[in-house]
Amino acid sequence: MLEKGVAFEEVEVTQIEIKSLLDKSPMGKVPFIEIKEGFLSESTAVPGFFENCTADEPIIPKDPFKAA
Ligand SMILES: N[C@@H](CCC(=O)N[C@@H](CS)C(=O)NCC(=O)O)C(=O)O
Repeated sequence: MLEKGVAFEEVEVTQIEIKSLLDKSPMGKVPFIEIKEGFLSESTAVPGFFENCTADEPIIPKDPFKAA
């Protein structure tokens, strides 16, 4: 998100009540993000989401091997 210049607020997981955490991240894993569409976890999915949102300014190479 820093790389993409996306504004965000970081919340320490210790500040979130456990039920609320599990509503946001059902496996209880961190990190996760809240976006207008809902919550996203998995650190592989999050960069892909932002990459697709700002496709005109890619940071992931189009070439599958280079992207990997
Ligand atoms: N596959 C997840 C793994 C995330 C993960 O395992 N996070 C650890 C902290 S670094 C965690 O939430 N551990 C708590 C738990 O497993 O209950 C990702 O890449 O986002």
